[in-house]
Amino acid sequence: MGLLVRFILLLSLLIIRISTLNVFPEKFHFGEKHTTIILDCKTNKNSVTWKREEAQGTVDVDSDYEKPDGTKLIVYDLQEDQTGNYTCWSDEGLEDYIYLLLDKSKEASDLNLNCTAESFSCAHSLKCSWTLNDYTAFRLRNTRDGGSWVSSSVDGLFLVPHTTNPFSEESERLRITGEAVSSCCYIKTDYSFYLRDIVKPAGPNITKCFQKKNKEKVEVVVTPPSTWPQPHSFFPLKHQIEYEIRDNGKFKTHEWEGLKVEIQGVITKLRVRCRDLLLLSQWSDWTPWKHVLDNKKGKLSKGKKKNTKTRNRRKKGRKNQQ
Ligand SMILES: *[C@@H]1O[C@H](CO)[C@@H](O)[C@H](O)[C@H]1NC(C)=O
Ligand SMILES: *[C@@H]1O[C@H](CO)[C@@H](O)[C@H](O)[C@H]1NC(C)=O
Ligand SMILES: CC(=O)N[C@H]1CO[C@H](CO)[C@@H](O)[C@@H]1O
Repeated sequence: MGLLVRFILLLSLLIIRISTLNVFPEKFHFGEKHTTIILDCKTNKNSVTWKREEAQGTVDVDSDYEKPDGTKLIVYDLQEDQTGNYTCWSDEGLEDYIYLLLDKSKEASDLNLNCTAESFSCAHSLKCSWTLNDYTAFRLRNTRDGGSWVSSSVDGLFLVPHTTNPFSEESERLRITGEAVSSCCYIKTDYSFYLRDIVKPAGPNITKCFQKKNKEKVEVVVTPPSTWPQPHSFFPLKHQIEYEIRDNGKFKTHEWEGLKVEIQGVITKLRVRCRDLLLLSQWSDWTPWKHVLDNKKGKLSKGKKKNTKTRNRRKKGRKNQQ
């Protein structure tokens, strides 16, 4: 007996899950509360009967508030309990269906739709996030560029393509349109911005970082994130470094333009982030901490010394070649 009850419980849970909309209905219609809605059955018959799917099963629809009229159904004074999947039937069977939703766009506040771009280049999509309590399916569309609907990927991010030209002044704002549905309701929102205002570069790469031989100086060289547009002279970056001073364990920051910097002092560890220099974009995330030197007295071991020497020699060689 207990097993049977559990089975029934599981089954009803399953049915409840099915009745929530986890994807957008193929055909849907929405209207605001208290409005009159006309649903149209696509059929070559002259009249049809209408039904609505509810949690308890399918019900016939024909009342003061839902009046069939030929192949149409007129829904008066729309309320939440009138939402759902409507089907129309002829004597030959199912003719058409349409999901009716209550439009709550005007009631919604704090829509929490955000986008960032790693680059000015349209080779990379915008990364958008959007969450909304009680809604179960979401999609976004780049309305400015006539893009198609995009659903979120596994990590909840929407990758929205755009066609902005990175080399010319951006004249028109991007407009991202979002739609969300639940089993009863519908929300639509627009979010518009200039690409230049949402750029957040990916983290730079620390390619060189060593304590200079016999000197209290650290040389750091970074390379721009691989997603950053080229030529880099046209899209210069500003960098910020945060580092820990070995003597007192204090942290300091320094900002510079270009890819190379020299920091005074004996440094234990450092990290770097970047932003667009000309437009002062958002900062990238920090790189992971990078350890400069591990030995306690702040002196380089023999092996490392040699390494530094050859590196310096190589550098000089390259300089002389230029
Ligand atoms: C609505 O009903 C039609 C016909 O039974 C069905 O094909 C469709 O998947 C249903 N839609 C939803 C969202 O339940
Ligand atoms: C950083 O640069 C190194 C050396 O050029 C490369 O091997 C590594 O893949 C780069 N890492 C990232 C995250 O770009
Ligand atoms: C996920 C995320 O970044 N959400 C932010 C979107 O923007 C609003 C308003 O600026 C913030 O409050 C959210 O935290």
